[in-house]
Amino acid sequence: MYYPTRSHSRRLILCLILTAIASGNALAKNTHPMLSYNEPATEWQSQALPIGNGFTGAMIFGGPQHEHIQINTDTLWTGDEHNRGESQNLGDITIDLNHGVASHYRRQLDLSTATHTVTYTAEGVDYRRVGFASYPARVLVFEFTASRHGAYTGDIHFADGHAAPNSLAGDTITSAGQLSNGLRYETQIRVVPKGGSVTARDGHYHLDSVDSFLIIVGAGTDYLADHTKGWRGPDPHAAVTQEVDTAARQSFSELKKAQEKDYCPLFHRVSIDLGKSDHTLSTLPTDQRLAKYKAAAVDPELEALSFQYGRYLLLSSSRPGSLPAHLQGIWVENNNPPWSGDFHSDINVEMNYWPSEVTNLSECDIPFIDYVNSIREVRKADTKAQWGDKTRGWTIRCENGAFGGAAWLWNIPGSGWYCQQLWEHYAFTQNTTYLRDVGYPIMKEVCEFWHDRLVPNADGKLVTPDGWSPEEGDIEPGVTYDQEIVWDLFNNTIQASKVLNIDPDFRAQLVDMQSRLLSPKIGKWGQLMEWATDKDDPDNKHRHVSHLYAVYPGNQITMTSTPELAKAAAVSLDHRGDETTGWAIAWRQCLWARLRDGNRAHRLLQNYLRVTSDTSIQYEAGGGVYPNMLCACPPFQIDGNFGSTAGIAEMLLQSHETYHDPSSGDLDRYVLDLLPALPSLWSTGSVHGLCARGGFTVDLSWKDGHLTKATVASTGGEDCRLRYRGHLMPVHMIRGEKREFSFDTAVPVK
Ligand code: FUC
Repeated sequence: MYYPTRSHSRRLILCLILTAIASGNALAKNTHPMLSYNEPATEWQSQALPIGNGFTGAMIFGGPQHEHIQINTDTLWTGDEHNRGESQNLGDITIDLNHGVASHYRRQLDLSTATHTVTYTAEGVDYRRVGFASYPARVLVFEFTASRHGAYTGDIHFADGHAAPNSLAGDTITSAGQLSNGLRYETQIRVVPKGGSVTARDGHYHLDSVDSFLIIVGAGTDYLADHTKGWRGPDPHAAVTQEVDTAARQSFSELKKAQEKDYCPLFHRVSIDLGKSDHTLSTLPTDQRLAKYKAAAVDPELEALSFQYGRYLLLSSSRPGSLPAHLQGIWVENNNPPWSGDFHSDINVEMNYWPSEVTNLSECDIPFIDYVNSIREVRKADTKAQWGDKTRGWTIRCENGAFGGAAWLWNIPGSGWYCQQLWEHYAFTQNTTYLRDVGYPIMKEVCEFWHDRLVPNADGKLVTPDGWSPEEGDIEPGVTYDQEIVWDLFNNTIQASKVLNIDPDFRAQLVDMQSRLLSPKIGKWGQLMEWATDKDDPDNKHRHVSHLYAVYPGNQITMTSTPELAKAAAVSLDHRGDETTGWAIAWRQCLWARLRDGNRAHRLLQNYLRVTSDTSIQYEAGGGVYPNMLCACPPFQIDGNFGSTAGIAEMLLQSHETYHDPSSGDLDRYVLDLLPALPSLWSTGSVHGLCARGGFTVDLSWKDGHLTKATVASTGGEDCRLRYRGHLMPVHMIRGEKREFSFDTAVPVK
């Protein structure tokens, strides 16, 4: 497994460009980003609240007399190297309590500490439940307390998702089973009571007059990310037992302290203030607040909450050692999740990782990087089976599983899209050890696939022979989506080989081939052409906007370097419209941000935050969020949560444009674009801790629509240029340096 290292040393120096002020090390402050409700959940995908530690997740309903905690473990997948398979439900914990009807009910999810709390009163007793997922302890912890001794009488059940039987020994329910692919799994539920008695009855525990109790949940499978070992490691029993035993030796507050020690520093790396909301809104339960937003769409604190929720969800579903976040993160309700809860490669899994680097959660990339690394050999075999034994490199299909098996159509440039995230991880962290050992070797072999595959068209331009624009149109040569991804792959791999100072001959071939690629073209209605021929339908409202890859997440088309193409991209995007599904709204938000139209990007965010309860499958409309703020495609798909979070970051800071100067030799340096797409509704605010390519961390404050202060810290010691409203400023940085710039609101606008 790969773990990055970051330099945290800081050195403050005076900056003489613009106004220079030595800065303190401001701590991120988040004013308790919180989801709260006055009613328990009755529906899994739209109302229950998610917790997770990357390995184990839960959706909590919070019913006072009937609590339902549905649980998942990340590696519980059917499938194998030939079949994609599906992520599976681990099981359902239910807790039935014998007390009267509850009043003063509240449930909340505090993102600042990753804590779920339920409080209510029944028969004069105040009840309180606190639940969280601990990454260091690798367990879920739930504490049930009450204001009166002996208040808890009831029953705790567990139903395994595949009907494995429960065995009760001492204070633990153990449920161990095996899936159709032979994968072994185990769940342990430890009940630690205070006062009263707990007895085993017919496969469950009965609580009698208990004062308070803890439930510790441990789970695991024998999945091993190693194809040479058949993807299987040791039976999970020993590891799960150890995790649960170790956790049970600690008090609730010790467990909580360790969980917060891990989670809080990551979460609080970024704070955001997009403006103040009306007090009557910020004090409403989240479902009512979302309903008001749908009507009026003015609630900047809700938008900031949505941004932080994306970061919370990433921290909950993608942590070093876990599998990557799938279509529903780590949470699936049953054994037939929508689209199998798989790793969809023609937008979805990539979108899951759009916020990781820019919102300062680089560690959350690691599961994706490790996953890509783990499937290489399986994919090579499948790619050879499709295109012949001499084929070099590898690629994927649209629907991909945990063991490298894949289904449905080939997404031929999909492995190239994966490689983009591998490069981005370097571009942001400047970790050359990672690039040399992990990122570059994968990028190189995917380049080899394209090196052997591209063909000249009638004009001598290199084209992909059988391209496809997901998920529409015919298979034909030179489709823009394919061309742009190959360009991006070559571009990043060329840079990577320069950074590492290796493979000059191969690099030269890539440089040559990149220059001969069929490049994006402007069509007859001023649009960016989706296909090699000018046949785009101006009324096409398809959710996928794959031909705009070069604008976002790629950087072949930018407002500065290719303004005409950027204009054409805006024409295409405008025609595609703003009414679409969840993730497609989020992509449009990112695209408008790159096209520097802050108000349009914000309008997409407003569309994204329209609350819905529709859980049926929708393709071209109906996107939004559920009352629990999970993205409604519909149905629930987590990609939109992540894409929209990335979109907000992109509205405030961009760093995809590059430049060369003598000091940078042949290597790309980055332009840090400050407030490139600030919407008028966010006239005053601040953000702390966003990341930029080149190894920078950036804080920004703005007032009345003008940037007032920017703080830039460099981990890599690279130079950069700051751009604000067309005004470019070269900045020479050394490793560990941090500078603060004050901006006169009279900075000339270009
Ligand atoms: C892609 C999208 C669908 C859906 C599915 C999971 O196929 O086109 O809208 O998000 O992935």
